[in-house]
Order: sequence, then structure tokens, then C-alpha cells
Amino acid sequence: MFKNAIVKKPGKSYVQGLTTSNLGKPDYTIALKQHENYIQALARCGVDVITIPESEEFPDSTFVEDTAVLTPRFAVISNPGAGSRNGEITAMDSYIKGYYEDIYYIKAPGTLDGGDVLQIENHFYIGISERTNENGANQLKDILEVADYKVTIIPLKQFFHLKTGIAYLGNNQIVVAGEFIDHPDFKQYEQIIVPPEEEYCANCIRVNDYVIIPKGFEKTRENIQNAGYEIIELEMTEFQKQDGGLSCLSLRF
Ligand code: CIR
Repeated sequence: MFKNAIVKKPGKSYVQGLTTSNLGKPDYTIALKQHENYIQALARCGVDVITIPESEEFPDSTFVEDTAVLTPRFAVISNPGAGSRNGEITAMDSYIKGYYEDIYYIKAPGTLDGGDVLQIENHFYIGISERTNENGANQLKDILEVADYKVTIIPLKQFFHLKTGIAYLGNNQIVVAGEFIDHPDFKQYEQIIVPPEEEYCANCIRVNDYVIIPKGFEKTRENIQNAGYEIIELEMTEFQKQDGGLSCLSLRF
């Protein structure tokens, strides 16, 4: 069960953030509304939502997931691979200190984005991506292994972040898309396969009794529902435009 979630309000500079998509510039007013709905959805799942005020100097900082990896016993402050995002960790570090005594840090030349880290029970998967390098992945691996977690490093071929293409629902079930469908490391799990036209929906989040998914992906919604989960659907258009998904918008612990 998750008790808490940290989110960060998007600032006006959000529309100038990084993106590889060609979906157009986000509308700030709609983004704010979608963010508010996201907070409400988390509250409906029974978590206390801690909302950090916006910081205009970091346009992408609403995507808090990339700044830390949280486990029940300790936190790891990441070292985001995008230059314009690296300074986001300073503010996050001071918030995390209010919740964790044991905090580790990924250090240069290692880089790591939290979006590349997926936990499935006591097994962590760490993606090597444009943002997370081998050094950063190995630093996190060492920290997690000392704490008796199992760790597998997964070099990505196409996805932006590891969690762009995979989510863990619980009960040994994963939602999986693209390059991860036939990936040998994920064969041991029961798969809910996301068709190519619904790939964005692979980034969904199980929060206590609910699975939160982006709105508009009917086949995947049905498949998750048929697997027995209660669903909350959220409009995510303005975050999709900046390469962000549901997991990116919070740190859940
Ligand atoms: C970025 O390029 O860093 C942001 N525009 C999107 C980050 C999305 N984060 C995530 O998938 N964990």
C-alpha cells in the first residue's frame, strides 16, 4: 500500500520543456486542470498528496518521478541525464529529507532518471537509456543489492524511459508494450499486451485499489478491467505532448 505521493505543480515555463513529440505545445491552463485531476485521483486512491510549489527555472520539474527512487526503507536521489533537469534534485532532496533518514545519491559521471526504474516486488529493473547511463545504473544496482533487492539492468532499444513501455500491476501481472513484449527478462510475468496504437497507455500506475490509466485507450482499458482491476481514467494530453506519462507525475511511497 502507498501512503504518500509527492507531486509538483507545473509552472508557466512548463510549455517550454523538453520533448521529442510532434503533438504541439501544451496549453498551460489545461495542463494545470489535468494536474489537479491527477492529484484528486491519487487522493481517491487513499494516499496523502504532498504538493510542491512550481519552479519556473525548471520547466520539466512537474515530472518528479525522474528525481528519486523511493523504497520503503531508503531513498535514492537520482542524477537526471538531461542538463536542464539536473538542478531539480536540490529541491526534491530537501523534501525527501522530511520523510527519509537514509538517503543515497547517484553521482556523476553516473546519470539516472527515475523513469528508468521499475520495481516488481523485491526485484528492480533499471533501463539504460538516453538519460540513464551504465555508470548510474550500476550505482543504483549496488545500493539496491546491499539492501537485498534483486536487480536487472535492461538496455533500451527504442523507448524513452523504461517505464514508458511497462508497468507493474501486482499479482505477477505487467502491462507491456513494444520492445518489452518479447523481452526475455519480462517473460516470467503474466502480460497484458498494449497494441502499438495504444502504446502511451503502457505507462499506467497501480495505486492501492485502483489502476490509473490515460483516457482514450479502449482496448487496454478493457484488458486491464478484465484482469479484475478498478480503473480511474485521466486526460493526459498536455503531459503526453512533453513525453510525460502518469508515472512521471508523482513519487509514490
Ligand atoms: C523530459 O524530457 O525529461 C520530460 N519532458 C519528460 C519526462 C518524463 N518522465 C518520465 O517518463 N519519467
